[in-house]
Amino acid sequence: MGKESNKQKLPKTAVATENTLAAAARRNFLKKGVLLAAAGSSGVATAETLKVEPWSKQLGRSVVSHPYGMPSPFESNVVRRNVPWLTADTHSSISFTPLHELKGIITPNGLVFERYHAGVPDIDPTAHRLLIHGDVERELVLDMDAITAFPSVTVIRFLECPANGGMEWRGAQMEAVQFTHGMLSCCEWTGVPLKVILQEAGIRPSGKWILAEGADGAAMTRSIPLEKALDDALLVYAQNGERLRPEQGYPLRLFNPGWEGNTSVKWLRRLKIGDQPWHHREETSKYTDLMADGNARRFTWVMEANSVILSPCPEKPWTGQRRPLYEIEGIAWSGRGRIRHVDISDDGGNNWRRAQLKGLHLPKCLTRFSLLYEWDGAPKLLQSRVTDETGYVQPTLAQLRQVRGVESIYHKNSIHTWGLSADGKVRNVQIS
Ligand SMILES: Nc1nc2c(c(=O)[nH]1)N[C@H]1C(S)=C(S)[C@@H](COP(=O)(O)O)O[C@H]1N2
Ligand SMILES: [Mo]
Repeated sequence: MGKESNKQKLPKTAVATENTLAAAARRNFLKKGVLLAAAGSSGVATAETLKVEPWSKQLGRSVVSHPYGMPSPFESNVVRRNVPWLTADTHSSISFTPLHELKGIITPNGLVFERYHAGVPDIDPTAHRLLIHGDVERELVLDMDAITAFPSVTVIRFLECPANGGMEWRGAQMEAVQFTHGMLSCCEWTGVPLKVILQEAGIRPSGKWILAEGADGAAMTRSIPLEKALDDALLVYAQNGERLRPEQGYPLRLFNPGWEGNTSVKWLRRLKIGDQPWHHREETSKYTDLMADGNARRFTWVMEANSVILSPCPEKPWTGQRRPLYEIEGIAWSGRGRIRHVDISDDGGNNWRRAQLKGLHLPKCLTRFSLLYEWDGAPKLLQSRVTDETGYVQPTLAQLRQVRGVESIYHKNSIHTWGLSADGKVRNVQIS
């Protein structure tokens, strides 16, 4: 309190002085840089180098200067990014999550990757309705009040587009983990189990499939088997504590944990129950995996176990640190359940060391792994390999290509290799 009142007594004229101070501080920063360099490897400031900065001597911003809070302006590089050449326009397009900038397992709402087929609609929730019809006893038309009145559940689950890594089937192409793995997010989702709403409608014995349709311009539809609907599918309306972002399907989205992101239909307006899957316009060209023999895999819903190292990575090299001990850190996930363990190799897959799992360890959820690593400064081929609770082991690129060829776009979950060079920089190298 004493400190607070001191600040409030700061005279207005102090500002000019502060500006002068700021200029001095900038000059000081250069000196400090020299000092730090001279201090050698530790990178720790000494008492003399810690200056009282201008922001410690003046009033800060008032409450509600940002009624909805924003990150520090110094974090302005922590943003979603797109790859302009990847799609013909930015409406039917994709942006990527900056995985390398995140800690823990939750993707902040403003950084969740975006995938749209016709842009983001701005839906008035009071005008939004969900129709449930087809092979049901009672046709239902629910508004958002009716949906949020049901008892809710909350889970933390990842969501991944099956095209994640799809640019890398034929070899390394993207020099950034944001682009090799960033069609991936992990949020706390709140909503109503789909089975609760289906019980309300009463599924007829003939009902085996559900058509889910979005209210966006693409009116995107997917066919979902009833088993998934009765298992863990949710109708979600909240994400990390607040209502869904428009980008993620505001005001209502279907969410199928562990399954291809495209089945989690956003801006959900219709569920039709029928006896067989529908023929989707996209199905012939998309959401099937073209194999080497010309056949295509269909209904490959589950996102199989995958992992990637985030520190180091191309955007987070080990330059300028010169520590004897480094932390290799990354994330693993599996659409089939929990992570059993993650192994790390620094020699391209010949030798493996068990990593530690950090923090929450939930099914169908990002899981952090970490290995304390004494780097001798020589070039390395760093890899992570996940095993999930079903015993499924993340395949090598060679193993995956053997089964799937290189024609597919989807489900590339092979072991990823980062080439660490002696200067600490990291390149994307795809070894098989
Ligand atoms: N209505 C509708 N739902 C949709 C899409 C869409 O274009 N329209 N894209 C799908 C695809 S391909 C993916 S990968 C996920 C992406 O979810 P996100 O944008 O919340 O990350 O939403 C799915 N749901
Ligand atoms: Mo997707």
